[in-house]
Amino acid sequence: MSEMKHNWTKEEILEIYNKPLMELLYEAATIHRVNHDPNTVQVSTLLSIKTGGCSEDCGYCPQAARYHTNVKGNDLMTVNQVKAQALRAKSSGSSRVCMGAAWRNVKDGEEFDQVLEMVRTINKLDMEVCCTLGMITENQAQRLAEAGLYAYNHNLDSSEEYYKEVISTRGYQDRLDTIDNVRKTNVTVCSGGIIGMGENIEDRAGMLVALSTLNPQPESTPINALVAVEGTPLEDQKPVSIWDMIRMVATTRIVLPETQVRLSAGRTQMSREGQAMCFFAGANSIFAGDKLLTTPNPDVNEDMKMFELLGLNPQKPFTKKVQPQSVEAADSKFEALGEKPKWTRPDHKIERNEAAKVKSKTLK
Ligand code: SAM
Ligand code: DTB
Ligand code: SF4
Repeated sequence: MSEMKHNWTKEEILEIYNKPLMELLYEAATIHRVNHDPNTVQVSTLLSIKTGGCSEDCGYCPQAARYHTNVKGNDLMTVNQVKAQALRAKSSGSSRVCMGAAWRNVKDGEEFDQVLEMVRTINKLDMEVCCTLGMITENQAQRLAEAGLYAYNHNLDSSEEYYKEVISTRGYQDRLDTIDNVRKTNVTVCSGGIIGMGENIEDRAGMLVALSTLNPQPESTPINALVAVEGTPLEDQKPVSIWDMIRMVATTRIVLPETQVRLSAGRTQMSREGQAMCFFAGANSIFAGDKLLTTPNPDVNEDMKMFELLGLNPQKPFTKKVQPQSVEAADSKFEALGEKPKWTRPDHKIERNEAAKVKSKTLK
């Protein structure tokens, strides 16, 4: 195992990111091989269990209620619907199901109890279960852990500085607080971000400083390329270049040597050659299935053909960590405390978010 460094600075990370590409690739691939099997890629399937109508103003997100996008909102799925989707994902080679809800934060009550039952159900199918439900308290994280949750996804998305240009309804520290709450349990942390939102390279490095100085570092880090959705404040962003994606993946691999680095949103825009370079540079996970949460993703058969072509094998579930045991609701040690996660309201306005909101009102 390589030595773990927890004090990366922005300058050090920028120096890595800006290396001549061949040197960057060689360094990242070398670190990758020391810590991971380079021919194994973990495959996750996303499931939007509750779509649209979210009260936050994340500038990239088609599910924010205040923007006018083509997303059709849905109430929380039933446990049986989720089970059927998880079985489909399992039969197509996924080892993990990641359930996403368009919530600002988790509220105790019937809906959260239903999510806990979904976690138990998927864990009993011997698949890794991940949730991304917005902000959670320590008690909610404990209840998810007890139900058998394997990972919780909560992205930092960008640098602390650029975060303020994208989201006005919560602060960076709120994200860090939820990650901290997850860390107090045995659930693994999945946290990463998005490139292509108009941020500069310093911001990308800043996000990697924030992730790499977490101790322990996240077990998994998704790197998303922005999917610019019509109606969102970021609708006009130009697609991120594949070279930026490769550099970002390679740099992430170097500063997070043991983390599973996931090629996430934006793969429909990437060629097989481009993705192959990302795998070489240290990406070792993907989201599979023809849909992310609300936007398209490559066809699963095409992905399996790509795996065959590149000699990649899907990772078996629970390779990195033993399967958690699910405690039934009736045997739970924890009671719902009815508390809300504490969050800040930074109280600043983002011009392009305001403009998208106004435009949405005129269209509705
Ligand atoms: N509501 C929860 C939250 O914000 O944490 C969970 C769902 S949210 C959709 C999960 C993540 O998806 C976001 O943090 C962001 O990184 C990513 N995401 C959302 N919209 C995206 C887009 N248009 N392009 C790329 N990534 C996106
Ligand atoms: C992550 O980092 N990316 C995934 C998952 N975690 C939840 C979500 C991508 C969403 C892309 C936009 C959409 O499909 O709505
Ligand atoms: Fe809501 Fe999450 Fe979308 Fe932000 S990213 S608007 S919190 S669903």
